Amino acid sequence: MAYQFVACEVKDKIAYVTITREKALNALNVEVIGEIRAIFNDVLKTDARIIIFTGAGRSFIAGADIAEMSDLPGQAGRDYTKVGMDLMDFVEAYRLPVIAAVNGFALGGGCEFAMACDIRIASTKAKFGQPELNLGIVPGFGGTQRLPRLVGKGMAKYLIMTGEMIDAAEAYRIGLVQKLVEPEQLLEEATKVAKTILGKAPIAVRLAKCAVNVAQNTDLTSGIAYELEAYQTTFNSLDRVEGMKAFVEKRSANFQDK
Ligand code: CO8
Repeated sequence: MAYQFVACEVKDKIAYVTITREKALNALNVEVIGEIRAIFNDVLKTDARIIIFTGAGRSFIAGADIAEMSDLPGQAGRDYTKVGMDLMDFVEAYRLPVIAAVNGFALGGGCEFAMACDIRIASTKAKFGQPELNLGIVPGFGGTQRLPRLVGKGMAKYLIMTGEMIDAAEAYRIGLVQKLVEPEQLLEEATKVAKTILGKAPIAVRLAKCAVNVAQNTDLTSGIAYELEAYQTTFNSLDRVEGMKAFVEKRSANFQDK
């Protein structure tokens, strides 16, 4: 499928997906959202086992498309938001790990997209914020729910209620991003992290992603029960046998996703 607003290159089992709507600072309209979903589905047909997602130019994603939203009648807001919310849920539950390589503005829906990814690595030029209240709306792509889970209730309320745009160093300090690097090292660092994850047993990576997602949506007892089943599934795998054997034999494991 040909894409207008996204591009993908697969190299060494890593899919580099770039949003390319540069003239609108990669704002998400319905068409772009559709293309991101489609390209993520296309990645599953390749041999890629992880996605690095970034933005072209000086922005990661500057939010939902305000021009598109501004013309909508009130009742259409719910449907519009649902399209974005579904994308975030899709990314969070996606079969492969997704690393957000945040190169510039990650505002509103852009910050929400980054939060739906598994790991966030930011360039020192990145900027984060939930400026929706400036527009008379609340965050609508999951921000009120994912932000407190990542940075705590107080900081989430501060960021959402003030609409303050924070720099990458502050985002790193509050735990919104996991790594902070110079702009020219962003993809290099994301690739390094991706390669580290690629070195693990794929089934364990998938189940670890799932289990941590479950942790956010359930009570401790149910979460622990889920972990027990996930653990047992990995323990039954051939990759577990290989991983432990490799350790004992002092060599690297050769995982087969079995
Ligand atoms: N939507 C549409 N166009 C945008 C957006 C956006 N979110 N952000 C930037 N653009 C466009 C600008 O309109 C401009 O276009 P043009 O050149 O045609 O005038 C171009 O991108 C460049 O932008 P600026 O000239 O403004 O660049 P600056 O460097 O001066 O400023 C900023 C950069 C600070 C990022 C500024 O563009 C800005 O504040 N953008 C809006 C950020 C924002 O408020 N994002 C949140 C949007 S709301 C949201 O995401 C809610 C999700 C839930 C939706 C629920 C729906 C019901």
